[in-house]
Amino acid sequence: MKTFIVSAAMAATLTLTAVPTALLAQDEAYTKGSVKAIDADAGKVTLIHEELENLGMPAMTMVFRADPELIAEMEEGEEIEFVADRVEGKLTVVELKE
Ligand SMILES: [Cu+2]
Repeated sequence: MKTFIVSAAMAATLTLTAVPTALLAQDEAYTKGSVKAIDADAGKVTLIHEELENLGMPAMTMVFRADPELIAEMEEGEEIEFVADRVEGKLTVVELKE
């Protein structure tokens, strides 16, 4: 039983030390892009983006969906760092770096 308790404590320590690594990995998932056009009414933004590794997509210019709160933080011509993913099958900006 004592062995079990020690193992559990070690497992908890390992879990805690794994957190910063997970945050780092998420930080590296940001992709650089430039805001080419914004259509707030349609909930869409045109981004000139670098390679999106999580989507297996090379650099290109394309339209993404984005929530109004994220669109409000963007300006045409602005350089951004963002995370995109498929939401209900549609390519969407899900995170924007401040
Ligand atoms: Cu693309």
